[in-house]
Amino acid sequence: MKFLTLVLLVAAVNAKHEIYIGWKSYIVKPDSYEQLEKLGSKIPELELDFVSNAALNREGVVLVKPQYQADFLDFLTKEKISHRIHVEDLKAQFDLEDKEIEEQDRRTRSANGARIPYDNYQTLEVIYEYIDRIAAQYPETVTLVENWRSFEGRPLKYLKISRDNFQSNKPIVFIDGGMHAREWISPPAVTYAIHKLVENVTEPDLLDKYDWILYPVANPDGYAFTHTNTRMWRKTRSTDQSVASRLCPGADGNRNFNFAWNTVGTSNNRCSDIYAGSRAFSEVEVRAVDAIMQEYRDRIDIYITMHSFGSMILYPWGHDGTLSENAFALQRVGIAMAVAIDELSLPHFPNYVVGNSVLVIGYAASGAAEDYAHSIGIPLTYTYELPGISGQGFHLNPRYIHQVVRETWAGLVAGARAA
Ligand code: 0X9
Ligand code: ZN
Repeated sequence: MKFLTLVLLVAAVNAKHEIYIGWKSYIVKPDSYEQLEKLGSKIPELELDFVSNAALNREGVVLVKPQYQADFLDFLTKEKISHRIHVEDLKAQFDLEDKEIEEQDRRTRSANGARIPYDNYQTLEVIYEYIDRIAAQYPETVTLVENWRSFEGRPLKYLKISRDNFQSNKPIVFIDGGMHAREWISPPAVTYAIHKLVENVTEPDLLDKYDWILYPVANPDGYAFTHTNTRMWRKTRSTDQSVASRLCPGADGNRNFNFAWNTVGTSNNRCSDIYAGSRAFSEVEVRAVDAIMQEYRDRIDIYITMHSFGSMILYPWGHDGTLSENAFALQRVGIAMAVAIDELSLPHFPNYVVGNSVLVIGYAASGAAEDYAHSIGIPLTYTYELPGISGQGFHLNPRYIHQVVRETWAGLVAGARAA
């Protein structure tokens, strides 16, 4: 009996990440704008999954399913796009990453066993416990808002941080994270900002000038699913009456905002990772972000949505590559943020690139948060693509989380001051 239990246990452990058997990832480096565009155009056909975005002369990392390996390599050879294998066996890589997370857990857990959300990749429960604790411990500056529930019924939690409970009409900085479930470095960047505004205040001027809304996990259903089931899940987890939606739940939150909705860089296929949803704002998680934007529409000066990977600061318009009337300010503040980050960064991290979303990332996409926010009048709106290190396995080793959250905070400080 004991033996059987052991066998079942071993089988269960190895069953994890099983859907990634046969997947490989490649590093690609387009050296002309044409190559970058051609790569972008192959995404739907070969169901390519760029986990680290390529840019001109900058390496990206792309996951390729078993059935497309040959076609993908043929395409790269034909177009003379520089490439090399990144991870031969993605399942093995994810198993390894689980071990790294366990090691980081042993290194960082405090004597009383407490887990801190920006010390490691943490479960939703750990992040929510932190949010709850901060709200309970600092009632004079922090208000917890949980008016909404996710599709699967989880509370959607964000913090309002202010010296006077938002009373004196200060401009607002609104930052969200975790809209793309698998981009695990994003929630720690937001929880660390909470820490720096509430627990360890070294820049008090930021609370003199601004009120803050910090929303670490905008897509908790997806985030939980990446921990329990599919590591590379990106979308929400919504379904409707249709069989198709049960087979392939969820929509891409960053294609679901009501801005040029479902016109470019999106898919009508529910199984696609860039499925735009059945209509604009079909996703309750996206409506919740919009509700914050609407409530404080006239006061939000800066909106930042945290994503990964790529070391990029992107601004509108991301559906067609044109510049907004506020492009000069967007670029100036963007540069201020990038310079501050690069100053703190590590030598083997890539430098940040700042610019229009389409031009920097190489593909157009409609229904994105940063464009929608700008379209309703928020002057400074950005997508951060936080750093990853392409040579080092697939995701960012948890040892680097502290580095990333610290340098990202420096960027936020510089941005708020420059604005
Ligand atoms: O494609 C996205 O949603 C973002 N990249 S990610 O790798 N995190 O998925 C980039 C969004 C760029 N912004 C606009 N298209 N406006
Ligand atoms: Zn993303």
